[in-house]
Amino acid sequence: EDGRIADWQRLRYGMFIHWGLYSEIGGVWNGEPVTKGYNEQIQMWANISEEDYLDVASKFTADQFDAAEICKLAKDAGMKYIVITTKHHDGFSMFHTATTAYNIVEKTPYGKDPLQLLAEECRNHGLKFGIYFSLVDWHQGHEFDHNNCNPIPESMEPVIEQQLRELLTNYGPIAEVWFDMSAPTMKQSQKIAGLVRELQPEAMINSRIWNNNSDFRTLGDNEIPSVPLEGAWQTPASIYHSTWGYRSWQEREDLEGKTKELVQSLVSIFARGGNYLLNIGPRGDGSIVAFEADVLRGIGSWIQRHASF
Ligand code: FUL
Repeated sequence: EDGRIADWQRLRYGMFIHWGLYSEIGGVWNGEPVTKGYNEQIQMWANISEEDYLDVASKFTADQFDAAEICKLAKDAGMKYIVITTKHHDGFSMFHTATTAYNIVEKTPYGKDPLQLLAEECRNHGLKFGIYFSLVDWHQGHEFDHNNCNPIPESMEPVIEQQLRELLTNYGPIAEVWFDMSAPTMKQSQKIAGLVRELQPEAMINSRIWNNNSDFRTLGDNEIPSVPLEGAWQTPASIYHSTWGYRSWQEREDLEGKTKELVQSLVSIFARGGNYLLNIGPRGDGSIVAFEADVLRGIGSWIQRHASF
């Protein structure tokens, strides 16, 4: 029995956060709503040049980002950990990295490392801290393939390794490493997973590392199995299903209905032995959307009344 896996399974419920330059764009480009795809991928869907994307960075003040408030919301929601996007497919690092100037500290007026603040607040609030890391990186020349076949060019390996070294050494204990959207070779999966095991032996690795190098299985986006599943697994879920990153025009559904729907998801996932990672998409300025906070608090109050874990 691996105590590490059982400990992770006991966490059960966590907060996913998608936050990046795409949040500042908020689903609108050239005055038009971009309805295709997820907003965190808007750079591709709206064909935004890197120059224009950097222009967005130059307006990224993040002046409402409040790590303590995020942690408090997670606690109120009954969550036990937080996993945040350190780098999405756009390749823009939301942390301080020595590998490229294409990062939040060097390219935005905010000029700080928000992950440092969040990791620290998580420790203060008794929450575990996890990192999302996209192995697809458009900045480094990765083409996006909708069929999910995104081999990692060898030329990208040193940067991936160095960025992971930074993330796995500078932020304290990491509970979960959430890789995404590539098709590594067996050798690459082993190398990347090996690095996590070396630097953060307690961290749980998700299955999008591929080639049997994971500790738990990540189901498809918003996928809830109809029967119990063996082993450690997790459903990554978004409140609206159609996006993870913030969209200003996203229709908010009825609060009570949405809260009920997500409580039902949580119960189904728990009953089938899984772990629920529910996403919020803060605005570019870092503020949390009130509807999302209300839904999360609604789930939290249901848990308080009806469940204990
Ligand atoms: C997917 C990504 O392509 C989405 O943008 C999002 O991050 C989701 C959680 O995983 O595979």
